[in-house]
Amino acid sequence: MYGGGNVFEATKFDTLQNEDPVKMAEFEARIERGEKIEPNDWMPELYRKQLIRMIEQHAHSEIIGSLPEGTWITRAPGFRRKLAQMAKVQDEVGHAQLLYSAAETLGKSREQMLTDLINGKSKYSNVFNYPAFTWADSNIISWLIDAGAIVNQLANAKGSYGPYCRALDRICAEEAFHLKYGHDAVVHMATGSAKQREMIQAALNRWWTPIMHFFGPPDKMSTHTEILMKWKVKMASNDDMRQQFLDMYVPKIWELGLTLPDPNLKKNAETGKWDYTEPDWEEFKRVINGDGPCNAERLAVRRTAEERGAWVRRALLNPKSKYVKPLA
Ligand code: BYC
Repeated sequence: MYGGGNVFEATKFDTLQNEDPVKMAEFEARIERGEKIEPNDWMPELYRKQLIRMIEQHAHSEIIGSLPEGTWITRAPGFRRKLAQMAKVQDEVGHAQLLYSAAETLGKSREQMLTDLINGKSKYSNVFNYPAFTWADSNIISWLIDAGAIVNQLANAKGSYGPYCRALDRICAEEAFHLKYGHDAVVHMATGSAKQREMIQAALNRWWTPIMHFFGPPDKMSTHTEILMKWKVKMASNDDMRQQFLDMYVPKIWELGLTLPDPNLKKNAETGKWDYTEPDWEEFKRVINGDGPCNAERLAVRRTAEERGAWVRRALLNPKSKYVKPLA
């Protein structure tokens, strides 16, 4: 059980029992038929709460996720890499905008979401609490974190909540470019000088555990999967997404002559699934609950951005401001 998950576990059954059974049956039948649920449609309170939790965490992951790669814009090798890195980071922030808008349709204000992020109340992806020491770390993020994100988002874009699915469709289109960009950058280093190969291998070793954690705890430890899959918010379980990622990317990593820091990693011919050493789930819990290598730094940067941007928001909201156009 992790952090805010307790709240949902404790209220899950009570909340559902309070719902109108006729409306509930119709809601579930619509989901079963593959219809999209839209903001003004009836929905059980738990569906609303779960979606806010998940979309909000996703949005936070995009803005916090732009920080480790963002610090590499000025140090990216060469003008073309700088331009591409800047465009990618800008896209990630744009994804946060789309996702905050999708979460707002469920009744939570953007201001409240950002306050909850800064105060450490809301989670965001574990991976962004690790440092990007070198340019190679940034490249591993661009390739493999984006790859993991695409596996997750392509599946969930076929889910039940209209605004989230439409945001994911748009995000996936942009992520496809990020994936190519990240792959190109990693191939460049893996086929470069001995020093470049050493750097990319070291970064891969550092990132392997966070990447394995990225898909969430094993299904048997997951708090929310059951209800989210029943309501087609999550379209595959954490373990299935992890398997899909391993299937698609381990061969590509090995193809580059790189190794992975898990001696047990292999495709099991009998089960057709990947065997691997369970990553340290205690580390995962610590990191997502605020005690990772960079949690404090990431939130401090975000807090400073909020404070420094406050005057812009005040100016825009000032009815006398020349930037505020009266409504027609
Ligand atoms: N990190 O019951 P579970 C990107 C939490 S950004 C942190 O399995 P669920 C990019 C979980 O929240 C893309 N926390 O949860 C951006 C829950 O805690 P609470 C990020 C995690 O929701 C910039 C508890 O553990 N993608 O790619 O069924 C630059 C129990 O877990 C994590 C998304 O956000 C984690 N990795 O499944 C570059 C995708 N995993 O809330 C790249 C949207 C689990 O009870 N989210 N937890 O306190 C999802 O698909 C699902 O929420 C998850 C987890 C699969 C992540």
